[in-house]
Amino acid sequence: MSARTSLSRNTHLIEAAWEVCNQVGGIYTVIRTKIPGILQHWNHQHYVLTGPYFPAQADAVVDPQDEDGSVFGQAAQLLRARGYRVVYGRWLVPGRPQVVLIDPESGPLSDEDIRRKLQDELGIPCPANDPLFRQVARFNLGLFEFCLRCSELLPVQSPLIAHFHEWMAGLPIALLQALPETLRPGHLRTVFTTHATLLGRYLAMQDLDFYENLAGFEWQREARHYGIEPGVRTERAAANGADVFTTVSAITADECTHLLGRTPDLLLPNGINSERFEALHEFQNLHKQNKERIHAFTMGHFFRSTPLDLDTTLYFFTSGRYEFRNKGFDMTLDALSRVNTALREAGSPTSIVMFFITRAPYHSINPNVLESRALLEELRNTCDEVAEEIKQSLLYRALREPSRRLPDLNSCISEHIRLRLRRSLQSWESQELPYVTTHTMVDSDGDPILQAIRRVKLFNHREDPVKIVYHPDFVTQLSPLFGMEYPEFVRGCHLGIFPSYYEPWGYTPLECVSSGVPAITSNLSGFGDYVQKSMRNHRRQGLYVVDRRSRSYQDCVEELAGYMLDIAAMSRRDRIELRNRTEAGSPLFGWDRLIKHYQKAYTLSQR
Ligand code: 1S3
Repeated sequence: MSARTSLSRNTHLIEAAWEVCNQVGGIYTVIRTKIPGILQHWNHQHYVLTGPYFPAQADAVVDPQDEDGSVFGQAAQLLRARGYRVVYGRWLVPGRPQVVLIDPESGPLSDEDIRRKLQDELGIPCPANDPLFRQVARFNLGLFEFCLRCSELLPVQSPLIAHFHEWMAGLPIALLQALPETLRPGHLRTVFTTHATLLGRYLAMQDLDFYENLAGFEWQREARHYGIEPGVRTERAAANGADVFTTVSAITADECTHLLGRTPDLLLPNGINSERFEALHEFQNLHKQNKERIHAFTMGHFFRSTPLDLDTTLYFFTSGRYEFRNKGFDMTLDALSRVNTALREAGSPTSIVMFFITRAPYHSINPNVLESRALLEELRNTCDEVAEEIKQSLLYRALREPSRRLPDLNSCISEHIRLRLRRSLQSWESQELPYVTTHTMVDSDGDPILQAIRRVKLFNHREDPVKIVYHPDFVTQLSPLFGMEYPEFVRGCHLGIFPSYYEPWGYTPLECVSSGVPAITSNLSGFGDYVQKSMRNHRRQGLYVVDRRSRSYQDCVEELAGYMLDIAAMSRRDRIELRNRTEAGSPLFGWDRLIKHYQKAYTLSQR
């Protein structure tokens, strides 16, 4: 049978993921940002997102609705009657889609019943001591019933597509397959998307030659070795049972072939919704404003012992899940060490402040770092008072001066405020090196970033042009040291550095591009690979791709250091032009262009 060329108008779509209304990582970004793109093709009443119900996250972002006659609302009601706790409403994000959230602690079956069902019907072992898998299983059983109820409520002429993301929402595919033929709803088709294979993520972290060894891994043995057999079996069942199987990049497709036993039918690249500006200077101004806010951090953190010339200081950063090798933090530090030596030997006036933004266990923000920040605020307030006093008395003194000479500004400041300023400056002085970590870490000795910093000896010495700030928490408006949202932080920087070893797609460089910030990625990341294939002159457009596929680690370190030095050597004017060109490339990655791949997957499911 050939694939239909378009979807019939009465098709309904359920899209399910663990990260619907529940931010954990990159999948949340995919689901959330593509909603407006999806709704360009789908009737609002025919589309619903489904995820687990976690009140702490969901209650703030979902507007619950009474059952309003929609198919999904009715199915939610039927689920409640079966003993599930279900929220039906609108997700308050652009597009306001319908959403059905199922409490992963609810449902009619006992834990023991669920364990037996999964083992007997699907051959999936369900360990008693795995609280995450327990919740996943409960949510998935509810999701399965939801799909069945929707299919019963819809007439057979109304096709229904259920699209599941990741193994954490993949069990319904296996459960559907396990149904006797006569009970399987004929008009329900399934699509499964994996955003990284569970096993691949573990193996890549441990095996230095992951890509070379990919074809030889025995999935079952490895899954047991890492204690992730239930998840891996679920993922394999979903991938092999789906009508259409997809992933996000060619690199991960290869991984699927070897680790999941099925080559994806289609690739669904991830997109963004970038905010475009009428005039170029608007986003350049935003860069400047946000850079000023990072300057405030730099003054508080460094200036007590190591003042920098802010005019020649550049901000580089990396961020992401704390997977030291997978995210290329190791290579970034080795390259920074070379950049430091090169700039020092050349006597360059440029300083680079490099931020590592990730999440690692810590006790608290380092009290000394907080104290510096507070002292800076005090100094700033005193300076404001000085300025106010000068302002008040300057006009008066100038008008009273018979000779019309400029009054002595010193005479405009009272003794009292002079003393305060002097005292504040005295307590500001410090001989300590600026801290490399902003927080007190739970395992400072064993922390891989800190170990590498010790190895390359980047300790924020005055004579080192490269300075390090390791912030083991994500940046948000509530972060006491920055007080800005992550996208604002990105905008204020000059370069994003993400030379990943394992990265199915990688949103971080894409977020840079949409803010006009040049970025470095690698051709072992799905995004970097896509860029190499789809953008002829990507380097001119601010996207540098380190060749981690064919070059040795040391060669890649050189290449990465070379890109960083290129940026460091640019004039301000050149950097402004590069930002313009970078931002101009962002429409290439817009959901409005990329959503067609999802539509293609849905069409393919109707074969
Ligand atoms: C995954 O999230 P991660 O950061 O754990 O999915 C993302 C969305 O497809 C993808 O960008 C990323 O590479 C994967 O790793």
